[in-house]
Amino acid sequence: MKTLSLMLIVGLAVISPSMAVATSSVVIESKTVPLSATGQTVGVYIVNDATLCAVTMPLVIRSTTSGAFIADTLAFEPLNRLASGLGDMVEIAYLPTEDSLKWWLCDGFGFQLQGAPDFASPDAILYGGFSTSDTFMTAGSDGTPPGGTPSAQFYFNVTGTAGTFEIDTTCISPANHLSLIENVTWERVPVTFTKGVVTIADTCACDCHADPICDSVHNILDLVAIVGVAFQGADPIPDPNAFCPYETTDVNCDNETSVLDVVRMNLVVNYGADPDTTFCDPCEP
Ligand SMILES: [Ca+2]
Ligand SMILES: [Ca+2]
Ligand SMILES: [Ca+2]
Repeated sequence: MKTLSLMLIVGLAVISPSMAVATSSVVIESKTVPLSATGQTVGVYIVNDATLCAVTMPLVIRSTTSGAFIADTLAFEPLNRLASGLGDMVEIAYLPTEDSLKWWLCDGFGFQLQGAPDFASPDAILYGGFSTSDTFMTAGSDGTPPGGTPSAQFYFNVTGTAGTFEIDTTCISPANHLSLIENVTWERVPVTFTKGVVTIADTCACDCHADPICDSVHNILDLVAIVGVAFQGADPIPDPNAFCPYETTDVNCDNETSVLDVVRMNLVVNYGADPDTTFCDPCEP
């Protein structure tokens, strides 16, 4: 029922396209993430110069480097202006397979509604949100990534393969295109689209390794912090740089914080040992 209503709205809008110059936009954030990173987000930024009663966003995630892709987790979450303005009726469908038999419903190869991502490129989502009340998405701007307040975000993990994948607009049958629908005329607002590129990078960078109390000095406070993690059940102290593969307290790079790390930090703090040779290099362990 909801899906039928959404299709009807989009279908009516397609019949009467506006010829105005596009000043509205949908921009997918681009970013670089570490190998096998978890809990990553990519924002969807909307600028709309008209008040909207409906938004349809069919978006495809496609590897541009073989093996570089989302892994085992994918969610699409409306936020901020979109969530509050078009929250009456929301459809979010996850689509695993491109369907060449449906091409005649859109402008080329498309997806059809099939249920859940399979984490093999490509995967797609269809978001449709529309107003059934007097609440709309008023004209406004989400700002510019990586700042601003995006109207939606993708949430995902990535594979351990360095390379890129993109988040682009697509066609999802029957005939759902990227559409911003103006609330009085029910016409599609002219809109520009910018795809996002996610780069999975095999790089290493640590800001606070062997320096859990991160002040660029190795002292008794760092030793106490390591003892806390190793023996007293304190929470792990990860490096603030997401590209660092080791926690700050793992000074010998064996993927755990233990008495071995306490011994090494004690040598540096209390016996003048050289940190460069006593601690591992987290990027060349
Ligand atoms: Ca797939
Ligand atoms: Ca310190
Ligand atoms: Ca260790």
